[in-house]
Amino acid sequence: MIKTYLVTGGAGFIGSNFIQYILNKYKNDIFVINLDKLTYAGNLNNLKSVEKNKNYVFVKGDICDKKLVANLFKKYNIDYVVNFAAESHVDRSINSAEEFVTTNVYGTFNLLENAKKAWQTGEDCYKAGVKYLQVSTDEVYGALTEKESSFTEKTPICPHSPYSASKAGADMLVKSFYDTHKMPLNITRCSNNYGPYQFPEKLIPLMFIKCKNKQQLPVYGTGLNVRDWLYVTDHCSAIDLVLRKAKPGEIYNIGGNNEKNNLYIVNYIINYLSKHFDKTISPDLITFVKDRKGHDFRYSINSSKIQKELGWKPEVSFEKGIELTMNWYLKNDKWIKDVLDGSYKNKTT
Ligand code: NAD
Ligand code: TDX
Repeated sequence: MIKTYLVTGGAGFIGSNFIQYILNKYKNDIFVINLDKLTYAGNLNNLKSVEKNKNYVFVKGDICDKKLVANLFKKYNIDYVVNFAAESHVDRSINSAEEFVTTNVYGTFNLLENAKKAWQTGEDCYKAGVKYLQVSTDEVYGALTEKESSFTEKTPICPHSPYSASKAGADMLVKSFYDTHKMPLNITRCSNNYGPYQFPEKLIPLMFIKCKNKQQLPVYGTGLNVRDWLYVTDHCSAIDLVLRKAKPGEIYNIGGNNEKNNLYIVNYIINYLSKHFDKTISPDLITFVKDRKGHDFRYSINSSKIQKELGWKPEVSFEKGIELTMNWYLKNDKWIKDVLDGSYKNKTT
C-alpha cells in the first residue's frame, strides 16, 4: 500500500532533506505532498532533485489556512503528517514574535484539527496506520549549566525565547490531542542540525559564507555557549523511524552526543577553509559581538530512549558531517548566490 505524506515546511532546511531522504528510500511506495508558504526560509532550489518526481507535489500555502488544509485532506488520502513548518530562528523571534505564535502554535493546531477530522472513525478511534508527527526541538527544555545532565524526555518544559516558547506551546497542544482524543501522534525533540540547504542565518552556514568572503565572524558573548550538533540526515532517519515504528503518544529526544561550544565550531570552519580553500583565512576574523538576549547557555540531549526502543543511532560523525557540509557549500556557489541576492524567491513552483 502506497503511503501518502503531508510534509509541511518541506522547502526549508530539514524538510527538504527529509523529502529527498524518504523519496530516495521508499521510491514508488510513497506519495509526498509538500505544503509550504515559502517564507524567506522556504527555497524551492532545495528540491530541484525531486521536482519532476511523479511521487511528489508542491503546494504553496499556509498551515494556518483552514480551508486549504481541509481541502488537502479531502483531495488526498493522507496517511502521515510531518510538521516541519515553523518560524525557526531565535534571533528573529527576539525582534518580532508574532509570526512565531501564529505559525508555530495556531498552524500546528490547524493541522491537528484537520487531521483529527479526516482520520477519526468514532470516539477515540482512527483509520488504521495514520500518524501525525510534530517536529519539535531540544530548546523547549530550556538551558543547562556546564555540569547539569542532558535533557531526557522527562525534563520539564522550560523555554526561554519566544521561538522556544512557541514550539513548547505547540508541543502542549499536540500532547493534548493524544491525552484527550487518543489521536495517533508523536513528538520528536532534536538538537541543532547542520548540513546542506541550511539557510545562512544559522551559525554554521553563516560562518562558512562570511569566512569564505573574509568577512568578520560575529560570535555572540564569550563564544562559550554549547550546542549538541547532529547531521541532518541522522535527524531524517530518526523521524522516519518514529513515524513508522513508535507507539502513539510517545515523545523522543534525538541528538548526536556532539556537544561543542560556538568558538570550537567557528575555529573548525576557519581551519577547514584555510586548508581547503584559501590559506590566508585565519582566526583574526573572529569578532566578539553583543550577546543574544536571554542566550541559552547549553543544550545537551540524552537520546537513549529512541536508541533503546527503536534502534536508532546517528551514522555521521561530527568530522564527517562537517566535511560533507563544507564541501556541499563549496560546490554550491549558485545556491548561495541566489539566497544572498534574493533571486531564490523567484522560483515558486
Ligand atoms: P527552516 O526555517 O529552514 O524552514 C521552515 C520552513 O517552513 C520554510 O520552508 C518556510 O517557508 C516554512 N513555513 C514557515 N511558516 C509556514 C507556514 N505558516 N505555512 C507553511 N509553511 C511555512 O526550518 P528548519 O531548520 O528546517 O526546521 C524545521 C523544523 O524543525 C522546525 O519546526 C524547527 O523548529 C525544527 N527543528 C529545527 C532544528 C534546527 O537545528 N534547524 C533543530 C530541531 C528542530
Ligand atoms: O551570528 C551568530 N553568532 C553566534 O554566536 C549566530 C547566528 C549564532 N551564534 C550562536 C548562538 C547560539 O549559541 O551560535 C549558536 C547557534 O545559533 P543558531 O544557529 O541561531 O541556533 P540556535 O539558536 O541554537 O537554535 C537552533 O537549534 C535549535 C535552530 O535555529 C532552531 O530552529 C532549533 O530548534
